Amino acid sequence: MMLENMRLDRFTRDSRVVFFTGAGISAESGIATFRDPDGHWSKYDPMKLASQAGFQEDPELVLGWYADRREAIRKAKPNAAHISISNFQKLFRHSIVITQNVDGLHERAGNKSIYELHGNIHRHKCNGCGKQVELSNKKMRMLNYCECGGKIRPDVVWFGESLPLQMINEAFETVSSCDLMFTIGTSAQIYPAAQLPFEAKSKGAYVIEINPEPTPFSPKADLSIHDDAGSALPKFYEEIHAQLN
Ligand code: BV8
Ligand code: ZN
Repeated sequence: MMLENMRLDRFTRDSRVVFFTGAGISAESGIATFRDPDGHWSKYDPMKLASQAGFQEDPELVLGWYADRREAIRKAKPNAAHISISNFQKLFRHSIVITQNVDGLHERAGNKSIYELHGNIHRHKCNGCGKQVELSNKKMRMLNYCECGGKIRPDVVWFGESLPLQMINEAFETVSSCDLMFTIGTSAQIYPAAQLPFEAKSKGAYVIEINPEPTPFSPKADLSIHDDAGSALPKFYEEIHAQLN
């Protein structure tokens, strides 16, 4: 029973709930994470593939990596963890999803009120003027230019680039006043996103971490569930659903 000796007063239909997610929630959809032993960064240097300097140095390498990831994501499906969040969002009247993921699986699972802090791999924008640009699948692998002369790139946040300011400010405001946060499938190492669970905890939220591995946030969590999200979340939903009915 996960609910044993838990703060059940935090689990009401009117609780303000935040689901904060990282690459681990998409692992069971077959999408590689970044820092797991078989993750992206075990094969590639993040600064060569997820930074402005890397893109300027070898745009085709970066565009090819994102095209490969996009194709893998298109073949993948949301898993039981993404679907559980949709079920939870029917139970809790006030909930949002704040994700570091760019794969779009939360939206495909029917999750609502989604903040994509690091952008979305399916969108493209001009590196110069920032204008959103539609590209055919075929064209996504090669370097394209905007009318302004800027290079077209994936609409994701690279290292050293700022997150969408309004979105990150709203994310901090929301976690500062939530009752309950689930932090799911993140290694809690990438800032400023990784600060969110610490902020929630410091402002009195009850924070549950779901991750098979310990993270820098684990010592702060009110409850750490060392399990895969795809098995832990559905079980958790069943217990809370029973509790609220
Ligand atoms: C910025 C591109 C400043 C998108 C990525 C302090 C404050 C602010 C910035 C910094 C700071 N200190 C350092 C920085 C710089 C840097 C940073 O944080 N560096 C780190 C190395 C210390 N931050 C930045 O550069 C950020 N920008 O702050 O700029 C600024 C401000 C104003 C003006 C100009 C500049 C930008 C950060 C975003 C970088 N973009 N990728 C993409 O291609 O996807 S990084 C990459 O890491 C992804 O975005 C990813 O979302 C993110 C976090 O990774 P996770 O999601 O946690 O994934 P990871 O693989 O690490 O972990 C997976 C976890 O899942 C594991 O724990 C595993 O155990 C678990 N798991 C596995 N299977 C399962 C599971 N869990 C559950 N179920 C399973 N089945
Ligand atoms: Zn432009």
